[in-house]
Amino acid sequence: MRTQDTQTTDGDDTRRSSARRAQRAPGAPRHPWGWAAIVGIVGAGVFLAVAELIALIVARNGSPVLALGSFVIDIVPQWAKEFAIATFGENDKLFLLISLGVAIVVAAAIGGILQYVRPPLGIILLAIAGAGTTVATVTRAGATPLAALPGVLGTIAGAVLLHILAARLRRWYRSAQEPSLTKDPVDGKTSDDAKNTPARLDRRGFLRVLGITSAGAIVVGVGARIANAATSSITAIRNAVNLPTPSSTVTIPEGAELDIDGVSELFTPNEDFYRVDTALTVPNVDTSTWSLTITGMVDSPVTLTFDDILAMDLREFVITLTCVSNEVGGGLVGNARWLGIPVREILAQASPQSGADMVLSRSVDGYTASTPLASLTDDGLDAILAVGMNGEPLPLEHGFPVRMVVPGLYGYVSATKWLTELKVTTFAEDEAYWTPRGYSAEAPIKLSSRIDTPRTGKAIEAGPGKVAGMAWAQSVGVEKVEVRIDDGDWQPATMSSPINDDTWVQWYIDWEPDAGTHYLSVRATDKDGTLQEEERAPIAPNGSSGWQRVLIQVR
Ligand SMILES: Nc1nc2c(c(=O)[nH]1)N[C@H]1C(S)=C(S)[C@@H](COP(=O)(O)O)O[C@H]1N2
Ligand SMILES: [Mo]
Repeated sequence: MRTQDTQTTDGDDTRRSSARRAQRAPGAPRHPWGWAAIVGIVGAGVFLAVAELIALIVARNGSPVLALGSFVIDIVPQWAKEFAIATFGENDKLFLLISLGVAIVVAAAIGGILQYVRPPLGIILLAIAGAGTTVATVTRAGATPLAALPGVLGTIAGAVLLHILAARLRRWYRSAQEPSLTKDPVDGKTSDDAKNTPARLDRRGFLRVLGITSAGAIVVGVGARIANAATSSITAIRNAVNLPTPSSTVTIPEGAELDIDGVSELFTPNEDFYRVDTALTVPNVDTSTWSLTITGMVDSPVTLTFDDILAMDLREFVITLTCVSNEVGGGLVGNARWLGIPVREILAQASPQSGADMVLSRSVDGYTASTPLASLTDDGLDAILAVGMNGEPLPLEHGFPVRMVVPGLYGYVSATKWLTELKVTTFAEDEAYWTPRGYSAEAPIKLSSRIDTPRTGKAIEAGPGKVAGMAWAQSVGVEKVEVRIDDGDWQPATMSSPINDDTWVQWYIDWEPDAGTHYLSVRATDKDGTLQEEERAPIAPNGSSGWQRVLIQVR
């Protein structure tokens, strides 16, 4: 008598007797446990790849692999460490990573098999591993709360994949056991074409998902790790930089900071400082191989290493940087204490030749800016090469190890980050990155003012309060700021004590509004007596203009 099992198989296989029932059904996975182990390894791969990717985005030192490695180093018993060092010498770290890798693969394989035979045991195992990794990452020194994200999101991605792949593997196995119960997933019919048995289709589906996810995990994981490793080694180099004490510092006058709620800080913290550049990924510059060359129309070309620059007479400067893309009222402005050296002192070493009128500064990533030579050599203007920003080496995003900062010129024509070359040349001869792209070759910062508080869209209460904000006229200095309420007269605002003419100032007026809607406008005048341009201009080709006017709701 035919058994249920053999009845449901088709074609040649009807010959199979019940005696052979224990054997593999046709089309079933030959080694289901082996496949389950691979499923587990791919799930772990997805976990690590997603975690590395998230680490790259939100928490540079949140790499789960490395966190786990450090964690293991911390918990491995002393005798095991000594054994590793005695046996593998300098390769003890490599030995650790390889052992860790093998352990992960074995645990992942077990997880895959568990998920296949007893779901959701595999996912539970993965969640435990994910939780352990997350703990290892967030408890590392210097970790931010964001450091939890790689482990958490990686665990979720790995669990989803583990679930999908194990389910597909089970389905493939089952459709081979009970072909009549499984319909063709594409057209809903059971195919009578022997080549397209449900088992074959399920096998194909399983292998496709497995192939795509493992390839994706390898590409994403390896890519993210390489990108992260490159950055973290530069982070380590940056952390090891010992900035010299400046030979002179800037005195901050009494009353420089007004301390009004809602107004920008006088010094912009590095992490809040706007960032504008063309770099898709932040250039990683190794200070040991970096150099700055001064070339072009000079009598004696100069090459300086990072140590040469650190050994110079570095001083502190306070300069407010502004982007040409800053719209009226916008936030692409920031103020910092820079540690650096005047560019004129460096240029003097090279002796620029007569006839030159421009310096083309070049970044390691090829970006260039054109700065008038006179702006760099003027004794009354401190255009600098900066190595420090607010008491730290330049952050990687802000040009580590060396950038230029020129008071009074928009960043795109002066503030080259990741600087590597200063070419003394002429505007006739050379062109900077933005020049053929619709921006002026020369671009002084336009005198401007901005209302920080109150803000449009955020209603305030009637009664006594303040209107306050910032104003800047780099290299000239702000003489006065005026505010107009609705169609009233322009009222002079009280200004903070300026640090120097190259920095912005804070300003405020007292305001006791009635309920309703009100318009507030602001304008500044510089120390040359020039009034801020009223007429609106777009950011291209050389910076926005216009008086900011905001609509305020008062309750
Ligand atoms: N290498 C390089 N330097 C650059 C840029 C760039 O794209 N690449 N952008 C410039 C522009 S447009 C501005 S406004 C400032 C911004 O500096 P920040 O990102 O440190 O605020 O950097 C300048 N330096
Ligand atoms: Mo800019």
